[in-house]
Amino acid sequence: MHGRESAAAVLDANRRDGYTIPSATLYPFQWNWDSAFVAVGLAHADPAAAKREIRTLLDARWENGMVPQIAFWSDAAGYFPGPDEWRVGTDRTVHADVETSGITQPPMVVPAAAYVYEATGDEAFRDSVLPDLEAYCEWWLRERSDDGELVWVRHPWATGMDDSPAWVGPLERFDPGEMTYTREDRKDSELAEQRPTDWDYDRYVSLVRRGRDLDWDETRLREESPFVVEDVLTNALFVRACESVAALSADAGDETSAERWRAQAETTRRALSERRFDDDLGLFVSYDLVADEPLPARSIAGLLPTLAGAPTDAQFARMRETLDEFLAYEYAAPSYVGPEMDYDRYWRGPVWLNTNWLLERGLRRMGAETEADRIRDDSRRLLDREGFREYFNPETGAGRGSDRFSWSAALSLAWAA
Ligand code: 9WN
Repeated sequence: MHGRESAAAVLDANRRDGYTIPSATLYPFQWNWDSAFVAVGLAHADPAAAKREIRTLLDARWENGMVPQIAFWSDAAGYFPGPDEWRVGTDRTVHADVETSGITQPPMVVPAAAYVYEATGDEAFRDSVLPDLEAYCEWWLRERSDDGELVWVRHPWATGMDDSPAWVGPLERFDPGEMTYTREDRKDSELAEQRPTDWDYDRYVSLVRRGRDLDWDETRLREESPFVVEDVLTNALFVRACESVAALSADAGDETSAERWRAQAETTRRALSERRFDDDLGLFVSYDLVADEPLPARSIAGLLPTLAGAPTDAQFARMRETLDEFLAYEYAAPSYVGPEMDYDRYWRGPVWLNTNWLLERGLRRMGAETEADRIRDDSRRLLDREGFREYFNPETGAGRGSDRFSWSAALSLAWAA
């Protein structure tokens, strides 16, 4: 029994002061795109909590516009790396004095805020969040784009799909040296088998230390970071973010701004279609800006430019063949399909409900209703079977990672609506 009441109970238990932690056992702070999915799930069920979730996240926005991956609103223990490792300080934020991490996550908060506004029609909420959402989109373009078309990230954690096989190439190309630190995320042996490996973690932590050594200076990091990647999922959500700012601006009567963000959405959408489609693999692929080469991988991220309406008809016809490979499992859709697939390890195969929710939406945008229904139905089956687990084995359906995981509970509410 994992109905509405138990979903609401999980979210209540995970709620802190104005925000919801992803999981009491693994992630005790506010995470960026987790809060966005929580707000989507609460938009109808508890609109006041949905609005507050977004407002609190935006309260951690930096002066330069970045909305950080983690906001450390409390001094909870149990997660590495915490504020002492990031050393960002509290001077960078505009609305509140709060420690944050030094990277961002895919800009899901922007479409999530638009979704909450559509559900509530609350103009005061719209007017409160729109300047922060627009500043965030400006930041992506100013600090994270070489060409004004596609945007890049400089940490695997910023992609939300941390140990995706797509990142192995760029991570292999640098040596983190001797790394000393203590992981907090492998509390039992089952989790240790499912979480990213130490090889990955050495590189994640090394990238954090390089960032802080350069005092999070974007210009120098662009020049010196060994990991600078145009991630297709981030770019797909950036298109949705621009479309959302355009819609909110138009609604607020600011046609000049609306026109500008509509045009930006079109520019990024076209760049994805013209430059990031891999016809051999039949999906979109990310790009390594350091090595100047594509990162071919059958990651679910490569199907998500559908969200942005990016594929041409011919590209989508080719993608349907690839999609069949993701639908060939008992429970669709695995996060990755390919030689290194691991049904139980994090973003290397398990089904995650947030990417399923995005894929369902992308497929509907492309008119693929039958496939979209399949993704929704499999997600509901997993929730019924295993409850609000963090991720799931695509063949057996077994729940993996944390339980009482917030975005799984929240999205179950969205799927029940
Ligand atoms: C690092 C919180 C986050 C999600 C990410 C997921 C995982 C963190 C970690 O948990 O990443 O951000 O420590 O593994 O990969 O998508 O936002 O749920």
